[in-house]
Amino acid sequence: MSDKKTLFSAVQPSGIPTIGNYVGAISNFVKLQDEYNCIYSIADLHCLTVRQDPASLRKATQELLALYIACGVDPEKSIMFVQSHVPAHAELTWVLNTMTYPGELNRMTQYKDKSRSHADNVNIGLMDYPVLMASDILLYNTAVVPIGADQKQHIELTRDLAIRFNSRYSDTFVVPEPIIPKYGARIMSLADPTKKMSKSDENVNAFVSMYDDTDTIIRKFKRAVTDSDTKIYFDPENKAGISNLLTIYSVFSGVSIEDAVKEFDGKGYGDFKIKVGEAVAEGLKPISDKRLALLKDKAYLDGIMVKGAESAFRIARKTLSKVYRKVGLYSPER
Ligand code: AQP
Repeated sequence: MSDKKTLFSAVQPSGIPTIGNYVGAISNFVKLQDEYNCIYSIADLHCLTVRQDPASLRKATQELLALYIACGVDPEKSIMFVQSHVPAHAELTWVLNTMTYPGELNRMTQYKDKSRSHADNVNIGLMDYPVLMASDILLYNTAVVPIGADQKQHIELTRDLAIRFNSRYSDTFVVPEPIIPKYGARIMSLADPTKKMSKSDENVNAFVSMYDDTDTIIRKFKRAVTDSDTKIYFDPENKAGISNLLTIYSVFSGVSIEDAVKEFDGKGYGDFKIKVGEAVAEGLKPISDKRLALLKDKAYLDGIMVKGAESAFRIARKTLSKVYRKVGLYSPER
């Protein structure tokens, strides 16, 4: 690896990624590829914190790799790997668990939200999710983590754990910084614009998935919940639905929010929603074509997965050995 700083990020294969995952995270994975040494994980262990259908999880894992590549992540430039293929993630989690306090985990917004939406399965893994995420990041000497706004609290815990470990033992972990996009850090649900768009939302009209076809995308935008006013302007607090649509339009068309507001001045909500849908469908079409072509070549995708896991394993193992040594775990001479 070069002397560039390391960037790490991940997406869970917990369903089909939404345009929220794309705008908040994956699109930035591509933009930042030349500036950093990039490591992108498919966070399958995280998915186990909520109930998964095993066959769907396996399928979603392969499909997410194809999506990364279809979006423009280049396997020649960036490491892409599946989290469960590198055991050091679970191993470092154990050590960091011994330095994390319950109060730090049970106040996390994601934990509280998911405990409500999965009330029949509030497991220890759900609570421990941020510690596994801290391990993901800290194993790779990560300097920056591109994420959506919902993950900011988890990065703060990662930083606290890195600082805690470094001061208890000695300098070991790089303390990472989040990269949160100025616009699109929190794409909202189309059915309830006060809620984050999520791939596991039970209402399929609440999100646009990266695999939706043009007709479905336009239909979902036509049904998007807005407000009873008629004017189109950017005001996330009082006009959450319209502001969300303006943000999505701006990201997919490349037009600034200011120019988009001018473009739709005097136009009705109906026309505006169709235009947003068209911009998204146009942006997703080439990604979709490429993804489907990649999925026909399973051997190519498996090859990238294996190579990615080997590269990630080497870096992660080094950090884990250092951690084991510092905390006092004995390692025999070989
Ligand atoms: N609505 C969003 N707007 C902007 N960014 C978002 N991200 C997620 N939703 C939005 C960002 O996508 C990255 C990967 O997310 P994840 O799959 O690891 O988990 P998540 O944040 O819990 O995403 P979902 O879609 O809500 O998944 P489920 O429904 O399974 O919980 C992260 O950087 C995240 O910030």
